[in-house]
Amino acid sequence: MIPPLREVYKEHFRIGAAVSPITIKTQKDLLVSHVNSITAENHMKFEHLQPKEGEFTFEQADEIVHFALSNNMVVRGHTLVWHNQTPTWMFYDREGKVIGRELLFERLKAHISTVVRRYKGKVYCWDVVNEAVADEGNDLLRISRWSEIAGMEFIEKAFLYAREADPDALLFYNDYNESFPEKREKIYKLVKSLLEKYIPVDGIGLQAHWSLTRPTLEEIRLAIERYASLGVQLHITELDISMFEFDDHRNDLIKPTDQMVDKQAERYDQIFSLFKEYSDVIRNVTFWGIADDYTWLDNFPVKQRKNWPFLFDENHQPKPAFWKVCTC
Ligand code: HAH
Repeated sequence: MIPPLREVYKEHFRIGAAVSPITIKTQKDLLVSHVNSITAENHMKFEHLQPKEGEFTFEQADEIVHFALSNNMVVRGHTLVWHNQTPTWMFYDREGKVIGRELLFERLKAHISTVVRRYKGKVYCWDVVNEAVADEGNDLLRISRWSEIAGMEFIEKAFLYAREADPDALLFYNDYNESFPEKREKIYKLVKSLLEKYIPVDGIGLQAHWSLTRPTLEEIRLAIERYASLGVQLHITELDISMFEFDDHRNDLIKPTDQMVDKQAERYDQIFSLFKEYSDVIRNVTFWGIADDYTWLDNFPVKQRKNWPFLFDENHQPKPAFWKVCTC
């Protein structure tokens, strides 16, 4: 008997998975058994929902929302503002010139109001802004079209527009490399400054694209404590444990070594124990997929290299990591 993860962790946090219109079919049984929270991996991103100005395409996002709600799952909305997967029309006028902040805010408000209102009462929280913080250097913000045109203000406006469109949805700032000290402090500083200006931020999303060794458990703990000290809730939003270190580009494996599989099990064990310790602040733990037959890591950071980041294998069978995590 395979215990449903969502039951095992019921007292602690929701268990989620990122899906597509394809995987809600191909991975349906696993999803229905084990998760009670759903994120669209791609189909709620700007380029999918409003590929041309004023032309909204909701069919596939609707399909995902319908799947979730008819299986007693909640939906995490991902994502309203991001530097990637945003159509170029957003930033240009009819003459092909980069627009100014007023028009940017107008378009931003139109997008957020339309999307957030459509899913009011159906999407319980939104990643309002994704990955706005710079990875390196002294600058707080990543250089992007958004920050070039509007500095910090695009972030503030996004949260204000989202709150206005659905006062009941939880609003999150979401980022990666969130547990490394340097970036952790920048994310902390950003969210702190937003809160000081009464910008409605309810939570921080820790993407948690991690490897077998990094970040260390201690770094993860410190990140959780630091973010929680702001009084916001935390979601683990995109969890996967890559079999490869970020800089390791080897692509000679057709299956993971036994050593990798064991190490991954131990790592998942430690991570979930830690999450449980902090389950008063961590309210949702979402995987960026559910089983090893489909993961974005098959193409990132190395193209066409198989990876095996989840608790279930390519045949949807529980891996050693699953058995560690489910003995709660
Ligand atoms: C995430 N970025 C995004 O939030 C998600 O929307 C996407 O599907 C996959 C991963 C992680 C990331 C990145 O975009 C660039 C460099 C490192 C990590």
